[in-house]
Amino acid sequence: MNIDVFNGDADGICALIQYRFAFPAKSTLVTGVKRDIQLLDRVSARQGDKINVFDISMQKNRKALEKLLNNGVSVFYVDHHISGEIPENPGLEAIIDTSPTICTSLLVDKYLNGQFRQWAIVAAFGDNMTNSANEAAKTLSLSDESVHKLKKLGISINYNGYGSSLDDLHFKPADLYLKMSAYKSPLDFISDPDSCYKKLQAGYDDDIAKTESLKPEYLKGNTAVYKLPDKLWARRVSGVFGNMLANRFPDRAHAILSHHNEAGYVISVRAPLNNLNYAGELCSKFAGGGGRKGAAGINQLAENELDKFISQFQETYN
Ligand SMILES: [Mn+2]
Repeated sequence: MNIDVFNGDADGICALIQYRFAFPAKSTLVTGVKRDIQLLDRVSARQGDKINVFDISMQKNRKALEKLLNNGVSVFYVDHHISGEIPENPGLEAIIDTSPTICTSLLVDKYLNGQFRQWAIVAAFGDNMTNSANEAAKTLSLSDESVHKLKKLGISINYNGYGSSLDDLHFKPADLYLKMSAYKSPLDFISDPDSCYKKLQAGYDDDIAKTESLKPEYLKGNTAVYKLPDKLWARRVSGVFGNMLANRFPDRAHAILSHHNEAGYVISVRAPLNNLNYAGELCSKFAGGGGRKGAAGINQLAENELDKFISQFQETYN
């Protein structure tokens, strides 16, 4: 049995699209909202099964990974989040690179010698790695218009992954994967009037327009904290809103607080674009937190931890 485990954002989805174009096979899909990263806990597999894992932190999945490996399952693991120590097991093939200019889909692109690079470019834009995406686009001599289209797609797929639960999303990530993987080129997905691209883009446009009037709750030195209203659109837009602010104010660090649908807050942290550091470390200090040097988050911060978070955030970047 093949099991494909992937993050529900642009990077996770586009990594799997590339991989399955190269190695077509029937597989069971395991994914979730972008924040739902402890995905290996949900996998049950037996000796001889093959699992592919894309774009979820090995550190957060280590226990489940070791259990699967000890059961004789073989695992191909590609990721760019903090991994911790990589288990030594002949059943594991791991490609891990945590440098802030590379995403999982670019690692898959390298592994596949650039065969499906347009999808990797979509993912790099989705992860807000604009320079890396543009560099990869140069190698394909795409028109500026095509690159712009890939960028919009990446941002809107990434946007679709955010929410407290699958019900918050326009498209469940597994469905979006299946719909998009019908197209060899993302440009065909974009231009097909019958694809779900229009709906995806419209959702993004509506939600991002609502952020225009938002002002920071706290501004201190080169840090800004935004608190979003307790609305569905706000939960969906929190991550891409953070990226947008990071691009607009490249010297400033941003924390975006949105309300969790149960209690407390969902936090997105974006390091200053000109100093991609500490975001993952900062968030890892809180339960349910983690991420990368440049972009990280906390899945559910308790109300009474908010002040502590804000002061640590300000201290980290000032
Ligand atoms: Mn990623």
